[in-house]
Amino acid sequence: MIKLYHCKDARSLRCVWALEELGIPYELATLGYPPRLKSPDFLKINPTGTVPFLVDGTTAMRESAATLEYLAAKYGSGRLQIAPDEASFGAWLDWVHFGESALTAPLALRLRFTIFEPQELRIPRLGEDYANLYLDRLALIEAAVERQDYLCANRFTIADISVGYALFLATRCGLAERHTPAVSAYLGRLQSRPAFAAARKRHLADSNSAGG
Ligand SMILES: N[C@@H](CCC(=O)N[C@@H](CS)C(=O)NCC(=O)O)C(=O)O
Repeated sequence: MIKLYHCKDARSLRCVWALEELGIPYELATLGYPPRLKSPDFLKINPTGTVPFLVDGTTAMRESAATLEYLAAKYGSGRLQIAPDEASFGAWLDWVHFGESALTAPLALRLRFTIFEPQELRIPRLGEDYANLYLDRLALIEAAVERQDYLCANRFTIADISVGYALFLATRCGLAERHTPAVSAYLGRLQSRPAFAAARKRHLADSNSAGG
């Protein structure tokens, strides 16, 4: 069975969400954050100490966007994907990676410089710089979702999971009110999906949960 190492509301939520959308069985191991400090034994399994970390037989993966592609390609039977012969195939791959590299990365730096570092090492100006970088990039999302419900081919795919996780994370770091109405409405559509709600609660069913 697939085993996924997870921290509550971390990037691994993308993978839990995809697994819930696909309805495939999986075992969840919920770790405290950050795992390298809260679960040092995890470093023996995954030396980077980061989540997600997915193990499926002999396959081990630690990049959330790549893991979304893996799950959709291997278990999706066409669901959550855009096929290579569809017009938006390239745009779809771009969105899957944009969600992590262009949106989540600046948010993670904002969190670092405003919350995770000890008080004396925090740099509010950098937190604001990274917020603005993230917010400027939302113009692309705005243009895509004011015309259709989802990013590609007007159907829900892993591109929406990748980008949707970044939008969700932004709401957790004080940026919700700086989202435009179209972006907020898009995030609302994503968050109303039963699989998203199930994914957010799934760690509660993990008997070893350290994620709160
Ligand atoms: N690019 C990776 C980033 C993975 C990552 O940095 N995960 C964070 C959680 S959101 C983590 O585990 N941080 C713990 C640490 O850096 O020690 C991905 O998309 O999965």
